[in-house]
Amino acid sequence: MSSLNPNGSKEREPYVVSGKGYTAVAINAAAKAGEYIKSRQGTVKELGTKSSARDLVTEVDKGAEQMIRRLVMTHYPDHAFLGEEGVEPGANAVTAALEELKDNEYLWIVDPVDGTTNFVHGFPFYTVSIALAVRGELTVGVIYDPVRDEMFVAEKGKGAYVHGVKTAVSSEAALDDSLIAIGFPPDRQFAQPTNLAAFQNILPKVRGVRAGGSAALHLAYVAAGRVSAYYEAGLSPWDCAAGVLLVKESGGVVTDMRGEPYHIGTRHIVASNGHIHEDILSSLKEAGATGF
Ligand code: 2AM
Ligand code: CA
Repeated sequence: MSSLNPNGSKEREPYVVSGKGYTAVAINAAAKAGEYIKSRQGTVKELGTKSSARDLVTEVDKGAEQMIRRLVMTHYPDHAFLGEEGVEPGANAVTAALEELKDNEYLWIVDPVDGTTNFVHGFPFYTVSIALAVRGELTVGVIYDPVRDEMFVAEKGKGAYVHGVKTAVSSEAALDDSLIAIGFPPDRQFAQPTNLAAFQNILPKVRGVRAGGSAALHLAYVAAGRVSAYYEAGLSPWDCAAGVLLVKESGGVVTDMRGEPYHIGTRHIVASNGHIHEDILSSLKEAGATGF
């Protein structure tokens, strides 16, 4: 509300767009950031590293995150924002950031470019991931793949869609018939041995294994039934949050590698069509890859 000041004119107060449509804001931000990212493929000038030479960040990651943050904050200036580029590398910094923010009623969880290594190399498998948690519960999840122009959208209790078509997980009921996605984050000390042990155990049991390098896009593909399941140890909240809601709203199951329910702090994730979930957990257990 504006008020009259002594000389009779209205005081300028921040303009707040009416509070409707979290999902519309997420879609708009993802579309804009996605277009920008795509336009910058092959043009990266400053290649920075974070925790190691394998952990990359570019001016595009930072620019896209700022673009999303500004757009979200224009609509919802009192909401909290957790973005990958605003947190120091490493699991401890992630845990601390989450601890600090988790009591906010509205928390946006954003990865401006999921699959930065792919983006840098021109491998067309990267995405924008935007989620909104309300009182700790994932409520909106949007993943935008600018290369294929695919916008995956989930709203809690309302299902998940890609360009208006409802997504559903696949129907494979046996590992033998399943196509599995996995991943290898850059941390070689903890995540790599776990992910390698898991890979060795699952490969002989399934139809095929794919490792595309974007956790968010792999989760969207579980939701859309394009892979039967996906798992990976050593992830961060922004890699998973939007994709987890997509999978759940598409009829799938998401847990950690021990089979415990997913929460925003879960780092070792298993998402599946539900039918093969127990078989995957058994394989991980056999491999001693239930986390670390
Ligand atoms: P990113 O591209 O946003 O960094 C690849 O196996 C997956 O791991 C990607 O989703 C990638 O996301 C993520 N990843 C990369 N570096 C990471 C790190 N230091 N910590 C956690 N996840 C990471
Ligand atoms: Ca990222």
